Amino acid sequence: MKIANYQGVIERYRRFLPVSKDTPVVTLLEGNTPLIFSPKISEILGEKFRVFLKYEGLNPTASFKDRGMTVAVSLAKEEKQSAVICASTGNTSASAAAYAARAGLKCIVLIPQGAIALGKLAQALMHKAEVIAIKGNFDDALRLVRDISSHYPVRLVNSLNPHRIEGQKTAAFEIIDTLGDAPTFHSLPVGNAGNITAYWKGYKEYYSYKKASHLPVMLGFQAKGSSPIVEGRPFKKPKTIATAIRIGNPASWQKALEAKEESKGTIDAVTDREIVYAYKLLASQEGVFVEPASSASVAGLFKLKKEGYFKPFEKKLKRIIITCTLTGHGLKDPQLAVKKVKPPKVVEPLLEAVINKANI
Ligand code: AN7
Repeated sequence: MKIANYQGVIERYRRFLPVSKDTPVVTLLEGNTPLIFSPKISEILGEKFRVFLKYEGLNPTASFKDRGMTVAVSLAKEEKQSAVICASTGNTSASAAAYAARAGLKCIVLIPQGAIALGKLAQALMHKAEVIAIKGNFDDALRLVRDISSHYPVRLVNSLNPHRIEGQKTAAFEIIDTLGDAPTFHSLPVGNAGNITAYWKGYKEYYSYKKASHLPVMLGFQAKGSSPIVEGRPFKKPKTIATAIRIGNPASWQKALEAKEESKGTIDAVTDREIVYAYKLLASQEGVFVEPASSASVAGLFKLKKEGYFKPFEKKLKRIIITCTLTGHGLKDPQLAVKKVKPPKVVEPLLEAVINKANI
């Protein structure tokens, strides 16, 4: 039997992670996701640009959360915890449920009722988590799980758990390992702000080990109706079509600001219309299907281009390398997808009718 040599992010980046030889590694072989060149987006931004898509939808539960969850669940197991708990807009719950199932731990997830994408709900239920829908939003759910985990014997696996950030920083390592250096810019969506925190930590660490000659400028994007960091105030009733980032009071708010300030980057907002435009463009012109929250990272690049943000860099640099995290797979939210495109054409089962409708 041929034994696969890729063993997940803990084995690949063990020396950068808070694990020991005694840690029982709980893995579904997450990470090692492709960095796909995007000719279309590069062309839209301009001649000097090379845009690469870090397609995190190809993780085992179809989002970037698996990188953090392998570390958080492995350490929960090592520390003899019997249950994990999280609040979630969907992807964290899917990932926690899968890794807990694998580890033989109980998993409890709190979700905002009626506000998570169908695929994510199916995952949490199939992996046999205890799924509790709150008549409130994500921020209410997060407040509850923070409270519960500090009073009951359950381990919190939201990104407030530093082990999650440790695992997620490996995406920045992979990018540097693939490109041979850090990109000029790194763009990603921002919800609870754990991921921007993790990438910035990963880039800084690899830079300190001289694996990169410079640090990237970080570009984070929130949805306009849920943009507390951009506006500088919590949103009581966050709104956006991108349910994954419908978060009004991000836990890692301060860390996101640090990433922005230290990297001399920006955190900006994109409208739902801009998000849907990028969502459809990625699928129809690059063949990459992502969930709406993920496309905020591309929508943001288009917005900054229009505003002339890149002009000074274009003057100064020969090449501008942008990496863009596409955080989750499009199949997570099939209901929204079919709402945003034309339905299939229906015809009688006759050759002529098919030829006619197919525009051959
Ligand atoms: C596809 O699952 O917060 O800024 O509870 O699912 O690290 O929160 C998901 C967040 C971006 C934002 N893209 O990342 C959850 C949750 C997708 C996401 C984000 C999320 P963070």
